[in-house]
Amino acid sequence: MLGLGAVGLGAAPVLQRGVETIAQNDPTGLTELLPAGGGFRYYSVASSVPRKNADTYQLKIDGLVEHPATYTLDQLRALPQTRIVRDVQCVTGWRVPQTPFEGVRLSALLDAAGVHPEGRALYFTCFDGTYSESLTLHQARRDDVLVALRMRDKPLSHAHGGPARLYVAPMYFYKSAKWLSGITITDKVRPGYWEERGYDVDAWVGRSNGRGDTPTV
Ligand SMILES: Nc1nc2c(c(=O)[nH]1)N[C@H]1C(S)=C(S)[C@@H](COP(=O)(O)O)O[C@H]1N2
Ligand SMILES: [Mo]
Repeated sequence: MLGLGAVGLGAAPVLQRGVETIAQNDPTGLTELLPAGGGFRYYSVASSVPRKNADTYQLKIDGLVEHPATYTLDQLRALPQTRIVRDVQCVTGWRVPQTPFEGVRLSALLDAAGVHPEGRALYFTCFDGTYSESLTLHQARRDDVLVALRMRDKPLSHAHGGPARLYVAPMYFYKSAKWLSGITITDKVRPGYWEERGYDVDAWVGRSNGRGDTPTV
């Protein structure tokens, strides 16, 4: 026990860099940090994540599409932006009320890519090198699914998955992959990181995974 505690404390200063947080033990094995303010908890299944900016960030769209594409941050910023204000809800129970996210509708990127008739699902990858997510094509085309560039009316911070993360407003927050770097159109759903570990692909808030959450109004 003492040994484990010492490891936790030893890791804390590194993890705290950039986010004012206190390291916490996490039964799921996640790196979970409680923020000093703001209500969010920092999650990353990768122990360190490279930083990307407008010069280095790229979002690649490929798979079953007519026009594979690579977007820079400036190209994403130049597209029409949509702002959505909803509660953020993690499947473990914490919630942050009425949080503005802003970015490009995923449907707009899909339209530009021209999804082949056999395209049925999306597989998302991240530049942390580890995390992944998935949506059906139908879910991905919803108006409340964004490639988010801003949160709380500021550029998305590194800790929150900047420069760009997926934002799936109607689903538990694990669907909102941080540090988004790839979108591959596939013929069927390929489960993401947490889904391979038992979480629902259809992660509608209040309707999946149980965990005693009460749905938001
Ligand atoms: N790349 C990546 N995205 C991720 C995760 C992660 O570990 N890695 N965790 C997910 C989970 S479980 C939650 S609750 C949210 C947390 O987002 P936050 O760190 O901005 O609060 O990110 C989701 N997206
Ligand atoms: Mo989560």
